[in-house]
This record gives sequence, C-alpha cells and structure tokens, in this order.
Amino acid sequence: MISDRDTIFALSSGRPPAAIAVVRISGPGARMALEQMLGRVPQPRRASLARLRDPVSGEIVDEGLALWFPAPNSETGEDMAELHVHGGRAVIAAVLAALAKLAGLRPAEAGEFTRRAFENGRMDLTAVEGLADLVAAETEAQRRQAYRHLRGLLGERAESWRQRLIEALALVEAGIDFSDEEDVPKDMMARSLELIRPLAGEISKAGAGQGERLREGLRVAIAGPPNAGKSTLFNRLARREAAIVSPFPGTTRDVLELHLDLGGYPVTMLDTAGIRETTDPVEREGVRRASERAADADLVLWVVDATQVQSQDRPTHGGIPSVTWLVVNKIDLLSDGERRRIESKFAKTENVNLISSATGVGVDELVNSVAAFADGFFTPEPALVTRERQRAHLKETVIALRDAQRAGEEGREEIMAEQLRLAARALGKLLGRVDVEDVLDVIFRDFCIGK
Ligand SMILES: Nc1nc2c(ncn2[C@@H]2O[C@H](COP(=O)(O)OP(=O)(O)OP(=O)(O)O)[C@@H](O)[C@H]2O)c(=O)[nH]1
Ligand SMILES: [Mg+2]
Repeated sequence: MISDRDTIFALSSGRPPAAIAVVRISGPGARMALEQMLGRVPQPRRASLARLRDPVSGEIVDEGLALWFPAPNSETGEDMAELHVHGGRAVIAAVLAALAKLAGLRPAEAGEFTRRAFENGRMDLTAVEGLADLVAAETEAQRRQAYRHLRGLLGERAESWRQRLIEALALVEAGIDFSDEEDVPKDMMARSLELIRPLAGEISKAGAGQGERLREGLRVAIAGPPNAGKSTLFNRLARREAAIVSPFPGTTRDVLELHLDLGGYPVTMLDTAGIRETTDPVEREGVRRASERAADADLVLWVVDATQVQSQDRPTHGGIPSVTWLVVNKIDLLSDGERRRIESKFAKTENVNLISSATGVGVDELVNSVAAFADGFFTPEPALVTRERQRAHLKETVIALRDAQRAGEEGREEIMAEQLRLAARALGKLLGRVDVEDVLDVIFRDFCIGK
C-alpha cells in the first residue's frame, strides 16, 4: 500500500438537494480529517452521530453520521472515512470547503476511489468493469449481469485458469531443468499437456456469449414498404412524435433510434425508410440504409398495409439472417369480414401480428412478443464476457494455449514454455495484473467523481 499519497475526498451520493449526502475521504489523512472535524475518531465501522466543525473557524457546519474504516479493510484498501450530512447544496459546499482546508487533502478525480481499490488489490480489472456497468445499468438484466462481474464471475474463473497455466508452465520448466535425465522430462511434459488440454476449450467457450449484446441491447428494425405505417408504430412505441408521419410514401429517409426497456431487457428500435425502387437519390440512400440496418438487426418487424396485404406479405429485404415477423398494420381500415379473411390466411404462419398503429389495437401484444423474444435471445446463462477488451485477452490466451499444446505434442518444450508464459500473461492482462497502464485511463474515465 502506498502511504505517501494524497488524501482524496468527494461527494459520493447523487445530485443535491437530497435528504442525505455522503462525502467520502480516502488516504493517509482520513484519520486526521476526522480528528479535526469531529474532535475524535469514531469506533471502526460503527455509525456515530457527530457535529462537524470547520477546522479553521471552529464553526459547526452540520450534524450527521460519521464512519471510520481503517486500512486495509476499506473499499479502497486505504484509511477511509464517510460523512453523512444533510443533502443541501450549501451544506455540501461547506463540508467540502472545510475538508479542502486540511493539509494533504484534495478533491478526488473521476473514478479515483475505484482506481485506488484496484491499485491496492481490492478488485481486479473485471470487477472494476462490473462496477462501472453496475453504476450505469438501466435495466434489471443489465444490473444482474454487472453485479455478477463485480462479484468476480469472470475474475475468479480467469484467476483459476491462470493458476492452472502457471502449474503447467512449472512442470515444463522443471522438465527442461532435468533434461539430462531420461524419463523425467517426458513425464513432466505429459502431465503438463494433460493440464492444459481441457483449458483451451473451456476458455474459448467462455469467450462466446451475449454479454456484450446485453450491454448494447437487442436491435429491432421496423422495416417494410413505404406508407405502411412504420413511423406511426415507432411513434406509438416512443409515446411521442419522434418520427415524421405523412400520407406520402417515402417520408422517412434516415434511420431513427429509440431505446426501450422491455421486461428488463434493453431494446433499440429502429424506424427505417420504406423499401422500394426509386429514382430520388436521397430516398435511394434511405432505402440503402434501411436494408442495411434491417440486415444488421436481431429482429425485423416487417410492416405491411392491411388493405394491400396480398401483394406485400413477403419481406423483400432479401438474404438476411435476422428473424423477421410480419406485422399487418391498419387493421382499423378493414371490415370484420376482411379481417377474418386475413386472420385465416395467416392462421398457420408463426409470428404474424395484426395491429393498428393509429388506434393502438394489438400493439401491446406485439410489444409483449418482442419482450419474450428478448428474453430468449439473451441466454439464461450468465454472460461471462461483457467487453471487447475481455474477449480479446481470452482469444489471445486460447491462441497461445493451442500453440503451447502443439509444441508440447511435438516435444518442443522451450516453445511450449514460451507459449504458456504468453497465455498466462494474456490472462494477467485480463485481470489487470500486467501491462495495463494504457487501458486503465480508458476504463476509469467512465466513472463519476466520488466513485
Ligand atoms: N387508418 C390507419 N392509418 C394509419 C395507420 N398507421 C399509419 N397510418 C397512416 O398511414 C400513413 C403513412 O404512415 P407512416 O407512419 O408515415 O408510414 P411509413 O411506413 O413510416 O411510411 P414511409 O416512411 O414513407 O416509408 C399516414 O397517413 C398515417 O397516418 C393505421 O394503423 N391505421
Ligand atoms: Mg416513415
């Protein structure tokens, strides 16, 4: 632990005014700060009622709770103190100003508390990423995933892989040391190979999954022929006039995005231009974008006009891997007979939705179906990997491991040892143990001050 560093403080709770504000202090001067402002240090980890005084004027600033967390059993691993004061702007300003008067204390930078926790070995980098995601989580599924990372879902697995790799490496190195003896090296290599054989498969399996997608959300594109009512549906989902609606075909040109929380899952809805042949260059660009985004989506809602359903009941965005559902819109324009005819026409087809974007009939059912789709899309298995950075290091590990295995099978123990070292190093990078200075700034930059 580093003891000659600054002591930092910050407001860690949300935007004032609020009932309570939490100010945190971390570093070697935290004890002195309590002595100066309270006249005493509370019992460790016990909330105690205290009057807070300005250290220079002696004036009482506020009355609140104070907590003392001596190192190393604190979040940052340093001496820490928490002051719970009244959450008014002037109170907070006065408390922060009082702290700034103390020698060695300064306001914290964004993410600095967490960075200290990481540097003092209280969290590995995957847990730091989990914490960042937890603070940013907007839906229940995101919260659950982030919390698992914070609690070591990936970090603990990676650490155990790293231990196994180091064990395998030790065996190979021992084999090299004993290379004069007849059977020892062969035996060591065989044992080492046995250790690493299942690892590559295990790690690459962990690298697959929907974790990053859960951070980004499910992409649903509303597409179809012009004038079918796509933008009207989009606006109904947005509960506002987000897109321009008009009786003229070819109204929407750009792709519009809307972020929804459906059953705890983040969903990005896209409104796109009506797809048709056209000579207008701007509309043609819109059609190109629409086809591209539909192709890229996880689910396409192909909207058609109920009064023209015969000619248009097939998606025409061609050669696309995404799942497409037919949405028959404007059913308010149909007579009961016509409606029954359409219902029976699609009775055997899965995922056909009869709706009216104008009146809202059938829209709730459609939304529920999309939520159910999202639920199935995001695997029920907790996602181990949630970031490209994590996936890249796992991939690096697997490549090195496979090379190590090949070298081992060919009896080239020096190369095997080198590849095992590379694999262990890649896992070390994942955990933030080696070579991470450059990624640290990127990761901590996303944090707020006081975290
Ligand atoms: N009666 C009725 N009219 C609708 C319904 N949905 C949309 N409309 C009308 O159909 C016309 C076209 O609607 P839009 O939402 O602009 O259609 P769009 O598919 O986005 O059209 P483009 O952007 O040109 O591709 C407008 O006049 C809407 O008011 C509906 O459910 N019932
Ligand atoms: Mg439109």
